[in-house]
Amino acid sequence: EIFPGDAKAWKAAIAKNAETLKKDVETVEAQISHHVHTTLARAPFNVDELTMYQAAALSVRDRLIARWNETQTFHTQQRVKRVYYLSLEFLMGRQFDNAMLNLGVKKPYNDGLKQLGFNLEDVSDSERDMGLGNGGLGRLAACYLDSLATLDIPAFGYTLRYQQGIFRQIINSNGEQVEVPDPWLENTNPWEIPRLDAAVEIRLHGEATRGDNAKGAGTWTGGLEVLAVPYDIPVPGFGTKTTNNIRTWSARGKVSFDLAKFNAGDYEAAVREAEEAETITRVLYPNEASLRHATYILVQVELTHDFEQNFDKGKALRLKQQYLWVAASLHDICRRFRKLREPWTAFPDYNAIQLNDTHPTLAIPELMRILVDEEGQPWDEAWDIVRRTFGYTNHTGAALMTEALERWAVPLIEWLLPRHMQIIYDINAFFLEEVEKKFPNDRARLARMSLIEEGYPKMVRMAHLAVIGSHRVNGVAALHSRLVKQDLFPDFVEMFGQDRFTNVTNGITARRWLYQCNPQLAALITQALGTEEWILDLDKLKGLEKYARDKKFQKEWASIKQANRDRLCEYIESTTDVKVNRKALIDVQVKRIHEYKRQSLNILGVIFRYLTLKKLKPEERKRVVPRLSVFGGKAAPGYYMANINAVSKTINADKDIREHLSVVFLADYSVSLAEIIIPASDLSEHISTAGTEASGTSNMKFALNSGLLIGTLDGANIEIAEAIGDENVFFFGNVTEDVPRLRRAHQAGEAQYPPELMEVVDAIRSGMFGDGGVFEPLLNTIFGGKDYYLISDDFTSYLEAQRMVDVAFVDQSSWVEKTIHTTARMGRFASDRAVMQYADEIWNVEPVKIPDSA
Ligand code: T68
Repeated sequence: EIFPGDAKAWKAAIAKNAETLKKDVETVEAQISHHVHTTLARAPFNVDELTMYQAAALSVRDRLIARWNETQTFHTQQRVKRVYYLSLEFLMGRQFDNAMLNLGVKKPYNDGLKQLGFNLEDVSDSERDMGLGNGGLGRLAACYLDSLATLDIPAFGYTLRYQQGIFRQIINSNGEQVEVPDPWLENTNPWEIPRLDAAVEIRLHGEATRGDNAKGAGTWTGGLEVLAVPYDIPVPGFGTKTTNNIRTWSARGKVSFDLAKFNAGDYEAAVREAEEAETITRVLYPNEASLRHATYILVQVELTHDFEQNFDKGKALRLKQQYLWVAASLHDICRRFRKLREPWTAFPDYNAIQLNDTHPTLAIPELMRILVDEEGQPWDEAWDIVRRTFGYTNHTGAALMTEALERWAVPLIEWLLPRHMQIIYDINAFFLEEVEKKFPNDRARLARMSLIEEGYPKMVRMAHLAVIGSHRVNGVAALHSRLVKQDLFPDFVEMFGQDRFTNVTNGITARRWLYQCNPQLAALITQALGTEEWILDLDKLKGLEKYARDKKFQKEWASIKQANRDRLCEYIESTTDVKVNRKALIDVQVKRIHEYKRQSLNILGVIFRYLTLKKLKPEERKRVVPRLSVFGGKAAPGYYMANINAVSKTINADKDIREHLSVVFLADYSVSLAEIIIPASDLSEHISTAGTEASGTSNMKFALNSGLLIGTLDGANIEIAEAIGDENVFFFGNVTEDVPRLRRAHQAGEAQYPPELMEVVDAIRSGMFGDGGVFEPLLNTIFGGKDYYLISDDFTSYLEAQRMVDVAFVDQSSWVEKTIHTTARMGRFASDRAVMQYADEIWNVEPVKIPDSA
């Protein structure tokens, strides 16, 4: 340990300061009041819940930072191998409750706030979600960071600090989605630490040269330099000292004020560059579909040198985002490595970089550029270092793949990153030489495998670059990983062998998704098992099996579900004008709205249920299980989804039916809303067309919280059923192997439409749910001669599965037994398991325990 000045004085000061981090109520209260008075400059008479939240959060942050410092210092001293998880999205949700639980200080904060006159839950509600992600991919990254810290694995997340996260969703009076900005930074963010001194310079545009031989060092000069400024978010492990880091980059102008231009009187020009730079991290892209469309805009325009005019502006901005993020992160990683004074060939012994989908694939040519151009490493050695460093995770469902895979126009890359384009061409040339060696005279194969797709313009296939630049490629569920090999990269499997490709089924953190969001159920589990060990070893839930038929236990289990249901019903009644039956079976579908996820199948099924109920006499209706259908999710801007609200309007207004069926769409689905919805669900829907949902992760969250699943044989549904037993899952629908044949039948006009579906369509066309025009876009996808997602083919078996749900729910004791088995058998879907698998099979990293004395 090296201290400047007097080491004894330092140690005494640190020890004195440590007293402010003690966990007793008095210390907590003192810390909160310290932040109220000094950091926030408020007097006690002028303190509201938001202020209280900020003060309490800052005091929790102090605790996190102390641990963060110890962790980082120890990792550096021990020269540990670190994992770098590069993800353009981290959907963290709220931090306050999670941090208190992971630090083990929730009780003193609860008691302290109470004595100071505040209620912890109300104070917690002042926190805005950190919504830096779209959906599954971003939330997975957040779960994995929780597990990495909890498992004591040294890790950094790298992402962008968007000023606007995912948009806030409002539903207007026509039932349509309206997107409004998410000002999550408005009240300042207590969870981040600005590191204004550690900004990194990033070059864009400019001129590039190649080396004097094919594999020599090139140069890149000129162009525009912008700054990437890091803001760090500490990530505490549960019940351990390890506190990892998410480093988020914010773009800034390099000379935020150009004095020369200002003096010359051109005030506008002086600020323009800075503003352009800041635009890079202004907003999170809300979807891929609009980007994909933009790819083709270039085809219609004449190429000139002013690409910013020609390229879709948004498209170019997305590439700038990707590069700024990747370049700043690699700069950071390399800076840390240089301090070790090891040869560059040792780089993969200290660094494992995981590419979360293809979004960070530019990291591959960027690391090549650093190694070859800046560090003078021979090309072949550099390429070997790169491949040993990177791993690539694919998250794209197979049936969508060719369309959804990321491609960038060559002229766009040449314009923004001229040196990288050269490097990509060179990587491609050497790679195709290898292919030619292994498969001589196979031109079709070369064209299929090339990093460059011919056409106008030429496109760079980012997934191919990610595959050849990584030592391991993985899918996110067993079925998906099989399809990745079969349908997406078969040529690459032949080239590199089976071992390059693997599966790591997704997982979720039980800290947030049970312990935190469902405290009553967590307490019952702890009581039954006699220990809290399940929080760190989810397989321990197996111990619940022996209570599955125990009447007393079933009763407690069911009453917790009822309490969670009541809480959701209160939320619904306070945010919508719908009155709900508290005894109804709560049937939930919450996830991004997307054609392949088939919210349409669900809503058409709801209509069929409504028509069936209408045909029954009142006393017959009483024998049908009452239902509350809950929908939620954000749609890509411009995607039409008003039909769900049209259906709910008619059904909820029908006095005869109200008690038996109601339908609500909950606006602005988010992590914190999920924490209310998931524990309350009896049944949740995971009903994508087989082969399209790579994994799904909410299926795991619902099952862990004792909800049953209705679903297709898709993604992780299959493995969940394997674990919890087929008898506990309501499966329906065609399997992946059937999909191509069924699609061909539709194209050939040979498909049959089931009578139940026609009945529903007739009702819609009769105007039962208002203007039938609202449904035309939906009906066109089914009847327009394709039905690409096979709604009509799966409709009958979907209705049958829903009938089975009703039958099963009537026998409450056997239903509750199923739900206990479900929770008890979910251990393998812990993100701890998934992360350990990555650590062993892909990253080759070990846990490092931070000693108490550190
Ligand atoms: C999801 N993908 C998969 N993508 O759809 C889901 N994409 O099946 C899987 O469980 C999850 O990843 C985790 O593996 C996404 O969420 C995106 O959000 C996305 C965002 C931008 C561009 C492309």
